[in-house]
Amino acid sequence: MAYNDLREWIAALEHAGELKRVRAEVDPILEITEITDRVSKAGRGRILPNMPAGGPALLFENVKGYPGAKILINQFGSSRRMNMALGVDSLDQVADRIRFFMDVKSPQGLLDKIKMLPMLADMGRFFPKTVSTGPCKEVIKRDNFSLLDFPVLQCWPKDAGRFITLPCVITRDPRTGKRNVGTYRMQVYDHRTAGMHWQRQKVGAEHYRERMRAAAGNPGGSSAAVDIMARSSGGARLAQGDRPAGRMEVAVAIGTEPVLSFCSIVPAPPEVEEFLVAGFLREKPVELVKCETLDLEVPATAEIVLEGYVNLDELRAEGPFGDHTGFYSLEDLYPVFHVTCVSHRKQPIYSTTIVGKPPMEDGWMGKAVERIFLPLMRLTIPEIVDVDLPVEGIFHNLMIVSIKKSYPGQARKVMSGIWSLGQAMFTKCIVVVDEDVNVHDPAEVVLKALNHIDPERDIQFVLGPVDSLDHASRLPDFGSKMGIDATRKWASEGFTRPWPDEILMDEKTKALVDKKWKDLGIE
Ligand SMILES: Cc1cc2nc3c(=O)[nH]c(=O)nc-3n(C[C@H](O)[C@H](O)[C@H](O)COP(=O)(O)O)c2cc1C
Ligand SMILES: [Mn+2]
Repeated sequence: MAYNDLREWIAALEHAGELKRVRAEVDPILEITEITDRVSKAGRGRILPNMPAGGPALLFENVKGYPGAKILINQFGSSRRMNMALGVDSLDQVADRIRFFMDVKSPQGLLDKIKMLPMLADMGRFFPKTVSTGPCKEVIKRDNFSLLDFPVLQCWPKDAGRFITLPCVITRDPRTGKRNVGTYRMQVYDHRTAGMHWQRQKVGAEHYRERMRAAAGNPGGSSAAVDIMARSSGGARLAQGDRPAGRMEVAVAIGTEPVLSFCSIVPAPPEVEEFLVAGFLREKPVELVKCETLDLEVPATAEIVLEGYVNLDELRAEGPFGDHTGFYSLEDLYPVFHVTCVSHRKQPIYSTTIVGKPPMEDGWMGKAVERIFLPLMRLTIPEIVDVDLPVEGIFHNLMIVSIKKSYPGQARKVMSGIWSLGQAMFTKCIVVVDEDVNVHDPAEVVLKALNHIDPERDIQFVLGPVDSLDHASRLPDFGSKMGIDATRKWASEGFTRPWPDEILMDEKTKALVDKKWKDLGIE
């Protein structure tokens, strides 16, 4: 079942007892963060001990300085809500659907072809559909608008200002015409400008570089000049005159139905439109409407749409911002988004999130990505059995992966595969274990992985791209990564000592004690 808009989703959350309306007055400056942070950490230590993990979604209905405004936060912040958003009882159902579609064999005869027809018809439902108008056009403002008409949060004390934290940023590849949707935070500078924090390995940043290459007369090319010109991280302070003039259109949708908001953070392959991914997950097309002032389309039912552009020859200091690493990401240079038109629903609901020390709302989204991407990872690395991204590892710092090992050195092959797989390239530490290890049980992983390694022999260092948020790497965006081969070592890998058996009680004794347990009077 797909939600048509944010409001249907909110109604479903409320119906399921997963939403709390907060009618007391709250300040969008810091206070909402403190409230939401406590709710996100419910059940940890002494924090809200009677609340289930992640707490409820929160709808703030009395926002200081914004009469009539509503703020939705923590909509994805529990395992149940993440499942509800995707319309499943378990994330494995999504993975199963992906596996089913990937399992297509070439039809052998007419009968096979006929059998495939329903599936092909099914696929037609995944493509986005452009409609003539939609609720996001209820109010259109080409003038007299301000980003501060919306209750944008200042999240943490040392943040550089107020940040839009859950936008769907829509851009178009100038070469292929394909669209991209990505969540990149936006620091509100003033009424009509905001930062555009697409990190340089992200698709929005690549579209921007493509524009720049075209403007510099080097379409499709890659060169050190483009590197310097397009640098949106790394602190190159170039005179504006050294960069080509021109602009790129950008549309931003805030408060979409939940699947598209989720797809906007999903590390989909760059050539796949997130609108299509969302259509697949919803089993219903995403409806789009044309922008008022841009050659771009936006979700028809979005609560708020910002239309505008970024100049190719303009960068501005962005940050600091309290980030999902648990630390402030430092100030750096990023493009500037200029708003030229705002449209919104009547009494728009402002949808947002906070990031900070885990666990937070984004941790649940990361778990969904982990489950959904497992079958896709197996396409190129078929020996992978299971994967875990511990929430404190903030997605890119730690990946634990179990494999079915069949030949010497295979754990290192798996590491290389992961480091070459889209945004998994950022993984700072990969721990590879044998298939008998439950990667979701940190106690078992620590016990077995650390028992099984000879560190000097089993640790692999590589150099490569690292996450822009890594504050420890030698250079911004570039540094080292580590893989730990914690699989059992084989003679063919040069390990000739005997390997000990794991301690396990025999079934007969266990059954005997089960039977006698009550009579023992211990419990
Ligand atoms: C709450 C939240 C905020 C995010 N903020 C940013 C950001 O400011 N910049 C960025 O590059 N990625 C950010 N991300 C991660 C991207 O959304 C993610 O890498 C996504 O896959 C990018 O889409 P793309 O592959 O189409 O570029 C954020 C993710 C979440 C969950
Ligand atoms: Mn993308």
